[in-house]
Amino acid sequence: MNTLEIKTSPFSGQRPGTSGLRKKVSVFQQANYLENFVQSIFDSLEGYQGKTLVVGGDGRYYNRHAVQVILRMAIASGFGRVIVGRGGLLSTPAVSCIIRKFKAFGGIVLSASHNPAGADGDFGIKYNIANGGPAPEIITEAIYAKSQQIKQYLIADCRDFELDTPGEQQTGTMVVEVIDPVSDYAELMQHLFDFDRIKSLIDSGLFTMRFDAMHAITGPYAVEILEHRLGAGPDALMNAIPKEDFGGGHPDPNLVYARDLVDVLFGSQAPDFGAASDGDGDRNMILGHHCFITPSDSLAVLAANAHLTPGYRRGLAGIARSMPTSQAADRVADHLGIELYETPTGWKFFGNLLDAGKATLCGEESFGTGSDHLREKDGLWAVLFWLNLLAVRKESVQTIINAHWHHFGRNYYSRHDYESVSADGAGELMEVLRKSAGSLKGKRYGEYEVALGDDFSYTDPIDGSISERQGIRIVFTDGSRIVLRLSGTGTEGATLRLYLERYESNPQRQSLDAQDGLADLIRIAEEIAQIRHYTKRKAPTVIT
Ligand code: VG1
Ligand code: CO
Repeated sequence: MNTLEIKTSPFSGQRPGTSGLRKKVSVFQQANYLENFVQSIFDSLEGYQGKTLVVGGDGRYYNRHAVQVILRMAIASGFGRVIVGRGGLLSTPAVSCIIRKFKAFGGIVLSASHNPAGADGDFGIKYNIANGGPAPEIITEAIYAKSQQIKQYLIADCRDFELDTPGEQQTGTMVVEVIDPVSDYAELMQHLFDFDRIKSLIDSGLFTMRFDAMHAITGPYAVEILEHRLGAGPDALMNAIPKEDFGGGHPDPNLVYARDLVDVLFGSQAPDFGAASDGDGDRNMILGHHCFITPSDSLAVLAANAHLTPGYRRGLAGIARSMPTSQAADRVADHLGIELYETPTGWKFFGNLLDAGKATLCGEESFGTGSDHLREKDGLWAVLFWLNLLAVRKESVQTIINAHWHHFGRNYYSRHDYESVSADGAGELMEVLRKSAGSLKGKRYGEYEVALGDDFSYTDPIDGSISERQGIRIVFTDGSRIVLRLSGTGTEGATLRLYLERYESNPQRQSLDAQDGLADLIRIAEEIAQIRHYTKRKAPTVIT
């Protein structure tokens, strides 16, 4: 079989963001664009000859084409085996699971997560390393550097592979192995959680639930796990058939984009439990009967109750959360006498802590929760964790969260997103804040006094690497916080994220709506950051 050497030249802007390279499909469709990036990934790696690569994606438009290209390029570059999910499908957590289980050299995930899909939507590609997690910055920067010098790429001159039937296909010296995308992941979940107990809860008829796969990758996983293994009826699942354009939706499991599910959970005859996952299956939203659990609270509740599940019965080594995530988990860590780690936004920063056995649970405010069972955040895992708690505690979601707040206090929390604003305006806002943050200390705003203002910088406790400019934090003397940063996953203009947090220890004052509980901080954030002025927006596009 021939290997073709194709001459090419660099594209600017192939720098991976918070989670891989995300661009409009039309950008990826330019001749050589995808190939350049894949070759840049391979060029930045060493020692993969004869080794195994895992490939799969969330099934969005362009997934199938990209898988075929990557397979032919992997052959040409000398990988020994490529494991690919049937139909080119694998959720992000499943890629992580399979890399680890089969001790692969690494993996390529094709996804732009919850960003809209279809010919006019977004596409994305991300490299994961041998621990199953997203490549750390040192590798993503090396990939970017290669992409800026690339002169040629290698691709095998062969036909498309058959991806719809599990089995092995030999081409030259490489084997392409098509696997069932669900079974290895489902087996891992069964090992971590008490499926018998969850099944009894569901079979009892006293408990009802609804899971929304949002026409994205978790559909087949939810059918196998929730329906086939745990006995939920088909009416417990919504939008379980994946579509190339995600049904025209925006599979971001939050109060705005998962509106249909939220309406069910807050409607008459609402079920006891509701959950949704995102485009590539790594995010989760947890709802109860007329109640919403913020991701930050969810992390704290899971940590406080982890001992009730088989997988975490022995306790937690530590908890890690991204900097903007609320400090609810910090109180649990304190109570348990374990370490709490605060990292920059993006799952890649958890990898070293998990590998070193320092953290067991990790979470981000952006509907991401996970653990050391793999190296990505994991949507269905969080759903199963909650189901396991509900099956053991036999209490409602609302009762569990109220008891949690009563014991630990409540961290009122919200994120305001200003999506697709002018990149110049948002950049200027951040620049101005970065310069002034340090001088805010001691300033008073109503009842609040600034204790610290800075641009968050992180030194990895394992490898000592430093990541700077990870978000402006304004911390008040009572621990309340305002955080601002720019998104690293968007594909249009800039997205400004404003994170707000206030602690309330008094159980009598814990039942406000989050926006009311944070009203003062919302005003102070506007006063300090002049968001309306710089974004030219009167209000956020999304509030979660
Ligand atoms: C967002 C979230 C971040 C998450 C990242 C990838 O990044 O804020 O917490 O890790 O998306 O998640 P940013 O830079 O846009 O704020 V996913 O499910 O989109 O892969
Ligand atoms: Co995602």
